[in-house]
Amino acid sequence: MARHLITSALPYINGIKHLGNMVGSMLPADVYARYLRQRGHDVLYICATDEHGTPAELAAKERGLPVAEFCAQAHDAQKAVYDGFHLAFDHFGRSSSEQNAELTQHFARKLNENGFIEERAIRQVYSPADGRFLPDRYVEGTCPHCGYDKARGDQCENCTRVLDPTDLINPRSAISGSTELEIRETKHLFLLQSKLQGEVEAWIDEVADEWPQLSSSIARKWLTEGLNDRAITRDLDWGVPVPADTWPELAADGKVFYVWFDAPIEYIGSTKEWADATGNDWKSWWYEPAGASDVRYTEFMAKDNVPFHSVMFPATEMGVREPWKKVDYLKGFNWLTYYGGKFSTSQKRGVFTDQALEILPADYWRYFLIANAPESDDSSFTWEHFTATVNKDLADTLGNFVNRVLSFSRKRFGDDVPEGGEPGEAEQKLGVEIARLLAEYEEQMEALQFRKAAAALRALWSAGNSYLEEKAPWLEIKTNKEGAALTLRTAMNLIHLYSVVSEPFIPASAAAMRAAFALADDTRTWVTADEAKALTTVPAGTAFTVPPVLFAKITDEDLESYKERFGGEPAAS
Ligand code: B3M
Ligand code: ZN
Repeated sequence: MARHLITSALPYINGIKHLGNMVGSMLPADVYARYLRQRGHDVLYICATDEHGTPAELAAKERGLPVAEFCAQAHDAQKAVYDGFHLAFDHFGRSSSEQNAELTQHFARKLNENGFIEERAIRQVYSPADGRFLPDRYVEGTCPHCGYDKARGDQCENCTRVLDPTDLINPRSAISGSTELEIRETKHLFLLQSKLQGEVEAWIDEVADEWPQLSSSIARKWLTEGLNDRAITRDLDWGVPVPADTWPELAADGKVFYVWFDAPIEYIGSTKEWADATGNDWKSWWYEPAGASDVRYTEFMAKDNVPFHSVMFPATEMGVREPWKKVDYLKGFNWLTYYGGKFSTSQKRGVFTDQALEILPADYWRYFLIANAPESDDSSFTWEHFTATVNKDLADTLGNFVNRVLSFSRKRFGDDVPEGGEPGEAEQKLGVEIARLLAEYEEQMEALQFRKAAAALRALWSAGNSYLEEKAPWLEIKTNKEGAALTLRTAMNLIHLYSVVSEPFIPASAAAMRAAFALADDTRTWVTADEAKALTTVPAGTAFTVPPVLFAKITDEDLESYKERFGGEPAAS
């Protein structure tokens, strides 16, 4: 049994996320965590809301709420949605927690002690009307490159050029609209990442070769461009305060740490929140001498978060000169697009996680999103593809198999699993195929190849249908009742096997399948190769029930209504 620490990128607090956000982080992490738990490993799956920084303050302002109150409400709203998707975190914390503040301040003090932090004076935009310095994103104006009049001081979202606030034409405060802006000198803490470049490169050379190409290439690209020293404090009201014991002047000035400095530390912070709430030990997961040296740490995120996780955060962990656990495997994902275009909150394009659960059960989404995960390339969500996949793989292949086997057996042999004769050649052949496909499924899951794992799971479901078509118990029963009983008992054992191995993907449906059998002892969490081959886990005489249809098909009318509601036009060329 191994110890596995799993984290997924922390969703920003502002607003309910769309499906694309979940498919590149929390959902695959959950599938992997469930699989490892079922294989008997000791797993800790940690996530949290990322609550500091510009997004939180702007969103709270829009709602006229104090930011702390907004974050508390928004955290609970997101958590309710993830519960609806059966995301089985061990803890879903909050980066605004006390635990994270303490750890972030500890990391900053140690970086300082080790000579990796320096105070520097920089010139920043100050707005007398707002009574504050404006972080780059808080300054708006006209882009000097493309003329876009809502360009932000850090980047023009129209032509994507990286900007400096002083580049903007007619700059104004994004908070009050005031154009009375001044450039003032202000002091910030800089993390001297450049001094850690060599250590980070040596570490990447050690660990990144086993990562997916997407992750290792991004890490190496950032290192090639050079690790720059970067400001890790901001003039914001909401964030982890700079500790007065180390930086009294900056603390008095109300400086807080930059959101990306404290957010990755929240992985540890959330683990401490979990330990404080449950009485478990947190350090054995994160502090090498306390036991973390035998932990395998896997991170899940979308590609834009790879730089921070593969270079900046490890640099911070190295700079504190304390043995904190660094990531062993970084699973980065490309984008899920919506008809080839970006999901967009503002343009209301795409399906958001709360809406998805309103219209269909979580398992439909879990299966489709993971079976089409944007692993080696972007993948596109279209209602047509979603409908076809759900109707074929879930409704026809799996759901229909379960329903017709159990219904036909109940009708012809009653409410107990029928006996039937000794397994023949067809059963032997089936058992070998099921064991082979199970091994393939396990191999792909161990390799974190989610699309391939989904394909192997689908093949397991299809093998049951092929067996049923070949044996055709509805015909067999006319001439060989014993044979039909054997076929049905074998098929029922397949249903039970499906209920165990499908759980990481479709937990609710797997539970419904499993509950159909009144097995005395059903505590197994996985299926051995021998059990897969024998298909005798569910003995004759076991009472069973026929669950309601597992997956209602999506009709053409449904499809049209979804496209109508969510927009279904291909992206503008
Ligand atoms: N909150 C997610 C994003 O960039 C960001 C991840 C933080 S993980 C420490 O959308
Ligand atoms: Zn521009």
